[in-house]
Parts: sequence; C-alpha cells; structure tokens
Amino acid sequence: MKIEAITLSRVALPLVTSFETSSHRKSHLEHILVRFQDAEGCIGWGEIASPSDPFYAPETVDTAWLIAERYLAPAVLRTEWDSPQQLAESWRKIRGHEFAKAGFDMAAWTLAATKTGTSLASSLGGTRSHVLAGVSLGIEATVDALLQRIQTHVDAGYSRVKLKISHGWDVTPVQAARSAFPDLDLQVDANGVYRSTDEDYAQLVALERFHLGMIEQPFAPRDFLSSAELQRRIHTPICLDESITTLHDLDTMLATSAGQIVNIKVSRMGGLTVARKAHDIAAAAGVPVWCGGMHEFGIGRAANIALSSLPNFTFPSDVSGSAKYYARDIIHPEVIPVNGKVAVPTSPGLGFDVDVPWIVENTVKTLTLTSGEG
Ligand code: OSB
Ligand code: MG
Repeated sequence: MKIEAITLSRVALPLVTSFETSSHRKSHLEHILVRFQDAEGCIGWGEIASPSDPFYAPETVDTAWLIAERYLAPAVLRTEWDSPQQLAESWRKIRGHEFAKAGFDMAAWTLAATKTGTSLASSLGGTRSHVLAGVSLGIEATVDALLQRIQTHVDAGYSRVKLKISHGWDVTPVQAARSAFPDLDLQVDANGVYRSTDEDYAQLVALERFHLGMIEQPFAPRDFLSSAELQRRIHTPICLDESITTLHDLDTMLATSAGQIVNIKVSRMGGLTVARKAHDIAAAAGVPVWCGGMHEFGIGRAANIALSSLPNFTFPSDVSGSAKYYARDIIHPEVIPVNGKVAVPTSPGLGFDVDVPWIVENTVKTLTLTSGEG
C-alpha cells in the first residue's frame, strides 16, 4: 500500500468544563487530525492529542505540527507498506515525539482495518465487547465542588473515579471523597508533582488509609527509584503514566519494581503499535494495565476504546463519554457509556463516522502533502 496524500488539520474544540491538573488549566483544546489517503482513495484517520504546552510531556501542538510536516509525512509518503507495524519502521529513527507519531500510527491502523473490513479492535487483537469507563476529575476550587462533580459522575454510572492531586490538594479532598463515597472505586493521579523528600513521602503514605485502587505517577517521569521506594512503603499499588514513553521504560519499571500497574496511553507511547506491545510485555510480566486518555476528540477516543478491548486491560480506562468534554464531538455517534461501560464497535475501521463538516468548521490551520511532488 502507498499513501498518496496526507492532510494535517489543526482543530480547536471548546471544552464543556475546564480541567485543572497539578500544572495547568484548560478551557479549549487544539489537536491535529491526520488523514491518510491511499492510491485507491481509501481514508484513514488519526489524532495527535498533544496538549498545547509542554507540561505533561515535552511535546506541544506546535512541535507536533513541525515534526509531522517535516519528518513524519515525508517518511510515510515515500514508504510502500503492508502493515501498520511496517509503516512504523519508517519513523523509527526519529527520536521522541511520541504524540506526533501516534497520530500517524493511528491513521495507518484505521486505514488498514478499513481495507481489510475488520474493526479496529479486532485488528489489534481485542477480545472484549465492552470496556469499563472511568472518569478523571481535575482539581476543583473547593472540596464541596469536587464532591458534587463526583456525585454527577457516580450518578452517570461511571465504574471508577480518578482524582487529580497536588500539594495542598491531596489528603483533604481524598478523605472527603472517601467518607462521602465509602464504596467507590477511587484512585488518584499526581502527574509527577511530588519530590523525594520526607514531607512528600509522608503525604503520600497518608493516602494509604483511604483504600485507593492506585496512586498514579507520584514522582517525576524519570524518577523510577523514588517510585520504587514509595512502593516498598505502601500497599496501595503505584501506577506509572508519564514514566513510560518507550518499551525500555516499561522494562525499567519492571526491573526496579517502581510500580504494579501501567497506564498505557496511545499518545504517550507513540501509537497503537507500541501500546499493544506494551500491553503484551506487561501481560507476560503479570502486570495489569488500563488505558489513559488525553481528552481526545472522537478519533483518538475510538482508538482508546479499541485498545482497551485487549485482554490485559484489567482496570477501567479513562474513556469517558464525549459529552464530558465536548458539546459536539467530531464523530457519529458520539461515545456514550451505559452502566459504566462503553461498547466496542464491530464495524470496519474506526467504527464511527467522522463528521467532516464539523472538523472543517473548527479547523484553524490545514496542510496537504502529496507523494506526487515528492
Ligand atoms: O495524567 O492522565 C493524565 C489529561 C491530560 C494530561 C494528563 C492526564 C489527563 C487525564 C485525562 O487524566 C483523562 C481523560 O482523557 O479523561
Ligand atoms: Mg496520569
């Protein structure tokens, strides 16, 4: 197969409610859509879900555009390929830039699945008909506001609630959440904000008594050793997110016992090809995984749902309904969880219709590269 045209579209969608983490606050998001068209006119869609600023990972939406235009698109346009894994070899020598690669890898998978008439989930080896949906709730102005947001999502039937924590917003909101919701499947995510100090260890150890499902990314991405030290001191499983951007990072986590659970993100790991390998490696090591999110638009969300259908995706994923994020998503039908579960599409390719007019209406910049001019 050969790709003849690649269109990049930078699309801005307003968020229904702004989202705050330990590092920043956002009211709308800009992601880059990647559209592959092959010689037969078949289409594959992918999404580069990089945040605008380099606070979660080193990439930004601007660096992703640059790498896509200058390196990834030319590499894809000159490659003859039969499988997404083979196409991924064409960008192997580009170091880092996983979010940008993920958009291209996703476009290859959706195109290949469309052409073979298989669903994205089954082309990846997915086995589940439904995936458990969790929600990730940001830092709120008050504990009462947080409790109200939890209540809304519990009422909506979500299977699990994850709370963002940070200095000054950890033990107090978690304690309040636990006493208001004694049986809730609750977990926390620090986005790497804690340091290897006595005070910070004490703060994290203090979370132990709220029987959390896990503590996600307590320390900085490369600080595997502090994570291993904390894991020796607590029973609550540590889950790594930002630390795991390559399969070698996963090997390091396993070798250092830096955690017991992996949050696999398609974007953070450079695409479905690598994410699936991470799933297999973790499964072989007896380490359960779940699928994290980056507030994806519908295309990236569809990829997350497909990936979450693999057998070792044991815990609920951050695949919430479209309506939690966007008044109108870019896919039809939008993602709607029912009783805390999202159905895995069985139709060929992405499994959703892409709303092209809505994409065009919200596009702030677009570029098409073709193989013709080389
Ligand atoms: O750490 O999981 C994270 C969103 C942006 C950056 C980092 C993270 C998140 C989320 C959102 O938690 C999960 C979702 O898509 O709902
Ligand atoms: Mg996280």
